[in-house]
Amino acid sequence: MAGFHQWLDRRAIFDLSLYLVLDPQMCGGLDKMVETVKEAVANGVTFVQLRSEAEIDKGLWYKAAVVLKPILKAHNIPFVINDHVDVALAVDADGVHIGQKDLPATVVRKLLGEEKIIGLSVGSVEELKAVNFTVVDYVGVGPVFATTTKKDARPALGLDGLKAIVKAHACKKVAIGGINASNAESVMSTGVDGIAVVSAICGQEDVADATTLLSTIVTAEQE
Ligand code: TZP
Ligand code: MG
Repeated sequence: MAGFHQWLDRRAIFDLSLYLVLDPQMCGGLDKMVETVKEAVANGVTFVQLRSEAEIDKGLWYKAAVVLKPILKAHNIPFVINDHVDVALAVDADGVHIGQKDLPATVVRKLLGEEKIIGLSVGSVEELKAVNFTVVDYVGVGPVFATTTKKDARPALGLDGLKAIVKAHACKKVAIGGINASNAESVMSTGVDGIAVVSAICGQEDVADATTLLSTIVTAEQE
């Protein structure tokens, strides 16, 4: 039984408080994305997802993931891949983040095995109530605010909409969509476990400063 508890622990213990969603284009290319990650993990990011808003060149994307993995491993930061289970398996990432239109979470769990982290995007109380938490480890809730980063984002929930989702079920939740240093405190005060950001870190002139500021805000709200 020791093995059983080991994987359960690994899937249960991760820190969503400052969740960086990496977008190669937003970072200014794959090389700049690697620089972004290095600065972000040195300044308080606790979780990283590789995503791409633009259509990906899967080969290049895979190569970028190969480069990112050891950087994140050295900082003990979970590294998950958006949507693409094959890329996650190929690089032995820590997990996958899926959306409502991706493979069902039960299927992703079968493909990934019991040790990997699975996150699922939800945008309503109904979607949250439909989540199978025997296979899903956390949910991403959003978009909280309007954002131009995700072209097919649904209408913003607003803080009240987010609060209603937070209250609906006790599970690990990270909020996403239009979150930055000016609204991070109000988002954290809804009771989410963390904030996920793309543009508030990727492409910022000073990634270290931007990350430090966000980290200070989420850390203060956790205390
Ligand atoms: N899912 C919901 S909103 C969003 C995603 C991936 C984009 C968030 O980007 P930003 O720049 O932090 O608003
Ligand atoms: Mg998706």
